[in-house]
Order: sequence, then C-alpha cells, then structure tokens
Amino acid sequence: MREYKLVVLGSGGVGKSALTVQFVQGIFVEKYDPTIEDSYRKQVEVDGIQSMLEILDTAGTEQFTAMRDLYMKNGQGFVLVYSITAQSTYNDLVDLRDTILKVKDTTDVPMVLVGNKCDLEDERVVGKEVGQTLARNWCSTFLETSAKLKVNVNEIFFDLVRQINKRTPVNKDKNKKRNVPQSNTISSSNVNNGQPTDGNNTNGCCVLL
Ligand SMILES: Nc1nc2c(ncn2[C@@H]2O[C@H](COP(=O)(O)OP(=O)(O)OP(=O)(O)O)[C@@H](O)[C@H]2O)c(=O)[nH]1
Ligand SMILES: [Mg+2]
Repeated sequence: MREYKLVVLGSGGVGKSALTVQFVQGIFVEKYDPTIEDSYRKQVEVDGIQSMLEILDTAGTEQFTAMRDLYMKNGQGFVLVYSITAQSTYNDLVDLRDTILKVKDTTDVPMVLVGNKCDLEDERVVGKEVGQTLARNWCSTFLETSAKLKVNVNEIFFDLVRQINKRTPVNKDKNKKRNVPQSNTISSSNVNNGQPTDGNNTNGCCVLL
C-alpha cells in the first residue's frame, strides 16, 4: 500500500490538532493543549486506491520548532493552517512556506492552504478572498474549514493525496520490475524534478472553496 507523509503546520492555537484528530478519530477536541509533536496513521480509500496516511501534527509554539527542518525534508505534502479569527496566524504562513521550499529545494510542493475556524464568522478578521488570493499566488489549494463542525476536514487530506499522486503517479508494474539498489529507494518518493507531469501543474492549480 502506498504511504503518504503529510505534515500539518501553522501558528499555535489555529486548530492543527483539532483538524487532525477530527479527521483521524472523528471527534472535536474542545480543550487547548499545545502540541509538542504527535503522529497519526490512517488508512483511507482515495479514488479507489487504499492509501496509508502518516500525519505529523506539529507544534505551533516557537519553543518546539527545532525538528522543523527534518520533518519538512521528509514530508511529501503540507497542510498550512491559519485561523480566520487571527490575522497574525495568516501572516506567519508566508515565512513558513518559504522555509518549506528552501528545505525541499523546489517550488513544486503539494500544499493546501487552510483557513480554519470558519464556524466563528462573528470573529472573522481574515476575509475569504484574502485566503484565495494567497493560494492563487502559491498555486495551491485553498479551503476554509471548521474542525468543530467537521467542514471540509476530509477534503484537506484527500486533496493532498491527489496532489501527490498527480506528481508521482503510482506505477505498480514499473516498481516490480525495477532492480534498483536499496540506497535509491529512500529518495525515490520525493523525486519530482524533471518529470513530465510538472507541465500539468498549472492546470492543477485549482482553488477549492
Ligand atoms: N470554534 C472553533 N474552535 C476550534 C476549531 N479548531 C480548533 N479550535 C479550538 O482552538 C483551540 C486550539 O486548537 P488546537 O487544535 O489545539 O490548536 P493547534 O494549532 O494544534 O495549537 P498548537 O498545538 O499549540 O500549535 C482549541 O481550544 C480548539 O478546540 C474550529 O474549527 N472552530
Ligand atoms: Mg496542536
């Protein structure tokens, strides 16, 4: 079964854990307990293919960020979360994305921009179109979500899996026949450069609402 290493990033308190736990366990965590680092596994069927998602729920708080480079290097898809109720959490994502691109040394990284807490419309300070514009600039997907009401939660992770599949399609026959040394297998899942599929990414630059 194909495995997907997904990383959830964003400032403290935006709802990274709430979104992850809602997706994996189907419950909403009301209590705020700052994360150090938690890892989850969930098997899902995406477009008829069984897929094992390994989701890393990271720390938004500065003091826990030492592991960042490592998980950015290993991650194949990234969920960048802000809260629609806090402007600073939106601003913080620009630097975060730059760091991901620098660490991965490519501009083509599967990514979903998420404006969470959309159930708190009365407290909204980041407009929907502001999120859409940023996602368009990044050529990434955009979703407004609510971990509390389970709005667009599954969509985040399914979209990331599809983005990864688009860049590195599963080709079972090829994998079986190929007789490559073990040392090559580690990096093979992350190699996108020079693949003909890159040309399709402009078309795949969709913005979901
Ligand atoms: N109303 C509402 N509250 C939410 C939502 N998502 C998260 N929360 C609340 O926001 C608080 C912080 O959520 P967490 O998921 O712990 O935030 P986090 O991003 O994981 O924070 P760190 O682990 O410190 O980085 C908690 O009290 C959650 O219940 C949402 O969609 N709507
Ligand atoms: Mg957390």
